[in-house]
Amino acid sequence: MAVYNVTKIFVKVKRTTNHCFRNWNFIFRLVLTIIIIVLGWSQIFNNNNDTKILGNTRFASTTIKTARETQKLSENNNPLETVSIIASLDNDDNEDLYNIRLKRIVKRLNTRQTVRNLHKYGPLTNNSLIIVVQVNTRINYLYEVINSLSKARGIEDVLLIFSHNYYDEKINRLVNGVRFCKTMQIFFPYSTQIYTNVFPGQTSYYDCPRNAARERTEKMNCFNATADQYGHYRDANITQAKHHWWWKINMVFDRLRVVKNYSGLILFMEEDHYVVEDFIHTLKLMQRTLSQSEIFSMGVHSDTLIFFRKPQVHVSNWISNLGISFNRSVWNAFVQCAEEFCYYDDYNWDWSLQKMTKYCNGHTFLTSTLQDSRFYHIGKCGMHYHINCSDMSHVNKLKQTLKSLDLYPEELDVKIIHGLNQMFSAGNGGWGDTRDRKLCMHMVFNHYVNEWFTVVSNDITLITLYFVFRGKVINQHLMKVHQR
Ligand SMILES: *[C@@H]1O[C@H](CO)[C@@H](O)[C@H](O)[C@H]1NC(C)=O
Ligand SMILES: *[C@@H]1O[C@H](CO)[C@@H](O)[C@H](O)[C@H]1NC(C)=O
Ligand SMILES: *[C@@H]1O[C@H](CO)[C@@H](O)[C@H](O)[C@H]1NC(C)=O
Ligand SMILES: *[C@@H]1O[C@H](CO)[C@@H](O)[C@H](O)[C@H]1NC(C)=O
Ligand SMILES: *[C@@H]1O[C@H](CO)[C@@H](O)[C@H](O)[C@H]1NC(C)=O
Ligand SMILES: CC(=O)N[C@H]1CO[C@H](CO)[C@@H](O)[C@@H]1O
Repeated sequence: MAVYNVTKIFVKVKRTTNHCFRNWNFIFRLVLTIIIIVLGWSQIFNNNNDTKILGNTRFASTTIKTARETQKLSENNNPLETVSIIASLDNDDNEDLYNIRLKRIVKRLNTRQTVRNLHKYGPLTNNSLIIVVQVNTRINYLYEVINSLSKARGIEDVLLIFSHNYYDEKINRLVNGVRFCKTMQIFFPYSTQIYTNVFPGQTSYYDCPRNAARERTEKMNCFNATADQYGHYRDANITQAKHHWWWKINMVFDRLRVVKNYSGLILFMEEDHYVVEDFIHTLKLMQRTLSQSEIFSMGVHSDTLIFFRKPQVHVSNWISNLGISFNRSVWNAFVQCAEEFCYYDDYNWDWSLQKMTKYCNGHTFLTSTLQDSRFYHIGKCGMHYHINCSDMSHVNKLKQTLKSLDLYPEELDVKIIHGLNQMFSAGNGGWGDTRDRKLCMHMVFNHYVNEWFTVVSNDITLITLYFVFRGKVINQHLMKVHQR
């Protein structure tokens, strides 16, 4: 009886403290909420002012303001200055109405994160596969690629994410028409389509032409832009692809709600990567056979098409850029070395990734690369090639050849390759501008925020606080990077 009483008292005491605590917690949250509402109002008030100014003297004053800011940035190379530049990307005060609208649409869609065909195919499990396609503008290729994906066995378990850097109704209609699996669209928010005359787009005021000689640039207004190691200035059309790739991977792993619980593989491909129908089967076979491998790559660039009963896989530290996939724990290791990616003077994301994985805390990332490719690069027109984009004869030829090949292997022929990773130089250039490097670092920011939030709490007030203080955190992070 006595014991019972003691417990009862104890429970009673506990309840009161709990109650008391809840009261304090409630007051704390109330105060926070009031502060946040006040801050939020002042923000909205400021934005309204901006829009008013925008109506009258849109171009004259605002462009010059950004020009000055950018000059300041390249002059002192000061991380604190960068924050204001990056923050200004979120303001509407230096663009056309068209760009502002586009920016809002993109923001809304990226927040909404609608998954299509969810009812038909059910939610994601850890055994599903996520495929992320980077889409630019070449709809002819995208059409063929979607067609090839639709024929893949096991595609119904896939979440297919299209990451666009160009908002286009025609492309949207094509993607909307996909019924063979769950799909989602995300949009690169710092594209040259949105930022037409402002960084990260090409700016006529303070971006030098790529090949401008130093003396000539003195006469132009752009002499404070930073050239790359070969003396070339940034070209927004070229830097966009690496920015988009990096943004996309950060977005998918750290900001998509539907991916939050998912610990399986995520595969990255492009609008012109034609897939073979057994690629999911082969990927799963690789995963089972080579469980020590961290990155899986679905092919090599080659024109010869011979498939073997036992496809050859090379295990090395060399990463082919055709259909690479890895899971969240590998991403968490990569992201520690973001500076290697963002400060490497090479506009190619694949070379930058190679560099990042080579110099990542002395860790070697083992990559399994399929030599009998399941991915084919069909894009013969574009950044590196100059062939008529509507010419699809090579794609038809590829389709014909694939029909006669031996698919769905049951075993792999594994070869360990040593010393492939000796080809590092200073990089191919095109990524020398300080602004590009800092924007790139900025995209990693959410990763750290997510880490803190899983540790601290999921409380809504804290999330709002993050928006209030995020400038400060970016500062600290960039400071750290700078001291290296
Ligand atoms: C996937 O596995 C992780 C643990 O590895 C688990 O926390 C998570 O809930 C799983 N997600 C789903 C969608 O089953
Ligand atoms: C970038 O690409 C767009 C569209 O393809 C083109 O109109 C523009 O001239 C290009 N800009 C530069 C600086 O090459
Ligand atoms: C993640 O998993 C947890 C527990 O398994 C579940 O409560 C939550 O709803 C899941 N979230 C999503 C977005 O699937
Ligand atoms: C993620 O990949 C690594 C490397 O292949 C592996 O060790 C780990 O078990 C994988 N994690 C999950 C949850 O599958
Ligand atoms: C490109 O190829 C298509 C089909 O082969 C052809 O109809 C078109 O005229 C070509 N365009 C140019 C500019 O050569
Ligand atoms: C306008 C401006 O700030 N120009 C600076 C560009 O950089 C040179 C040195 O590289 C400075 O001397 C200029 O003042």
